[in-house]
Amino acid sequence: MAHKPRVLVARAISPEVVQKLEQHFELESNQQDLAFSPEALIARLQDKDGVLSTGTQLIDAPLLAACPRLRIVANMAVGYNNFDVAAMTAAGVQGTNAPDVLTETTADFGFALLMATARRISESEHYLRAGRWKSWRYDMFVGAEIHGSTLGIIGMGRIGQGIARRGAHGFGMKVLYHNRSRLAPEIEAECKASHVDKQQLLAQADHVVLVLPYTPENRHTIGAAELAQMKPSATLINIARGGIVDDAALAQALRERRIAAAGLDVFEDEPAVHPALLSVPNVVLTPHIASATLGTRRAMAELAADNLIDMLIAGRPPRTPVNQPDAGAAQARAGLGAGVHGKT
Ligand code: 8YV
Repeated sequence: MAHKPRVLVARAISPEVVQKLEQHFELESNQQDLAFSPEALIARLQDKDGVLSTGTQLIDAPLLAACPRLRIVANMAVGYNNFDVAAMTAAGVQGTNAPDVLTETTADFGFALLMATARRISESEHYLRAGRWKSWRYDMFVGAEIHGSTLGIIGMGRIGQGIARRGAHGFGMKVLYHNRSRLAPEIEAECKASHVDKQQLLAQADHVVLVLPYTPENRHTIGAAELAQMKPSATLINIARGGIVDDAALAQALRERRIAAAGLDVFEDEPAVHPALLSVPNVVLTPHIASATLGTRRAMAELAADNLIDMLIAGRPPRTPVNQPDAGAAQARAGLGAGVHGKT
């Protein structure tokens, strides 16, 4: 009988999805959640046909060259800046991501972080826990209005649109957005959102939310110059990727109260957080949890598993590809796997 294709699950995932994968694959799963070094990951992928990855494994040219049978990397994340897409395409390796299943959960979190930041929830809780609350004052922890204010969204993909709908329909906010391309009129109407250039958005928004993918061109989309264009009363929220904001410049702007507050779920060098951010009070910091509900994390892993099954078992294109691998190189990899699995 032919052997099953071999798959590595690089980090711990929902146990139900491990069970599903075990039905199809010879599975090595990392339910202990060990953090593999690049070398350890390569060693484990040497004999694998596929890998279920998270955003924390770098898939680059040296790894692809060292793992000649690897045919598919299925990220359980919508973002895939851990992939060198060009290297994967040239090496004949399919990449997939996990869009849609996390959209609403992530938009919920974006809004939660915006509200916690604008209304100073973390800062005031720390004050209370420290036993500093002695009496009521009319201006104690006064924050910024949310209802009726102006929301500026940079990056108006699925999650950005989810945040826009929440703001416009739930809180009567005026919604401005900036995106590489303008949205279809019916989507703009549904989100009640107006397309503006980045400068206008930064100057007019009371709350700026970043939801754009990380690319080298998007690095430091918000730096000292952009922070200077924002209102001194404004809040900045980043649920996109570290590196889109210049964390050092932001810490300085917060310290000097050049903007009122920030809420960050992602960081330039995560899990390390810029020390200057840790010492300013007007920032809410969360450890990259925007998609973290059990149901959504399971759905993300399930979609990654389905992509692996599509390609390695059903022999059809995966449902959420991010590249179109070079056919010749892909065939050479498939041939290696077939030889070993006896599926010729
Ligand atoms: C993930 C994310 O939790 O989907 C993304 O792009 O940033 C998060 O939802 C993280 O990348 C781990 O896979």
